[in-house]
Amino acid sequence: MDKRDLRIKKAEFVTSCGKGSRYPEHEGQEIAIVGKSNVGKSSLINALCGSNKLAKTSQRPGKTRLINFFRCLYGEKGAFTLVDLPGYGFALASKQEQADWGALIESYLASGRVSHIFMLIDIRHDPTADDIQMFKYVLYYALPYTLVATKADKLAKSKRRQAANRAAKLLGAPPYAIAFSAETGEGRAELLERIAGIVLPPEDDPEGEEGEE
Ligand SMILES: Nc1nc2c(ncn2[C@@H]2O[C@H](COP(=O)(O)OP(=O)(O)O)[C@@H](O)[C@H]2O)c(=O)[nH]1
Ligand SMILES: [Mg+2]
Repeated sequence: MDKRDLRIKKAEFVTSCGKGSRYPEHEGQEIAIVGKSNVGKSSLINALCGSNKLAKTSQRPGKTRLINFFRCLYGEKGAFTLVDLPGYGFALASKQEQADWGALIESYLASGRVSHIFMLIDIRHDPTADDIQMFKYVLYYALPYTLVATKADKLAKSKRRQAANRAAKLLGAPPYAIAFSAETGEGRAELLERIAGIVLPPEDDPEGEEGEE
């Protein structure tokens, strides 16, 4: 785990992309957020960036049909990009909508732009068949990922760790997920450390603790 502090100084919306639109110019490492509709993707982006209106959140599932790009600035002149992907699995989606979603997501994941995936699962529920399919895409494209169990505040504190790990295990991953709450900020520091490990250049190890022989 990277202990360096990555404080996001500023975050701003860049653009939305649908089917056939060109992605924006690549800016820093790109971290994409995936998960079913309503799992808390937009809320997580807002919580990480310390804003409550950067990414639009909604109680009505399935609103975002576009890929939304957010530029995050840190340190002197560092930048990375958070990408809010359209959610899957909402009951209203027609076959055509599902096909469009699949094409959009697959071409994005295959684009070579993505450095890392944050895959979100609801801490209260077992992963759905769609979650398992999504996780298979992530593995297929060989993308590094971090699992995040959202809405941790909705479970008793004593149950959170076990529930987060269980969700990861049921997904078919090693049994660990970061327990996260956009409401309370639980897990935010751990996610920012994870981001530091992804976007900051490797650090010389002054202690030599894990240095070469
Ligand atoms: N209690 C609680 N509610 C959350 C949390 N994250 C998101 N929500 C709620 O869940 C709903 C969907 O959130 P949203 O971020 O729009 O989900 P998205 O569809 O994945 O982008 C909204 O009503 C949010 O307020 C959380 O950590 N705790
Ligand atoms: Mg959203």
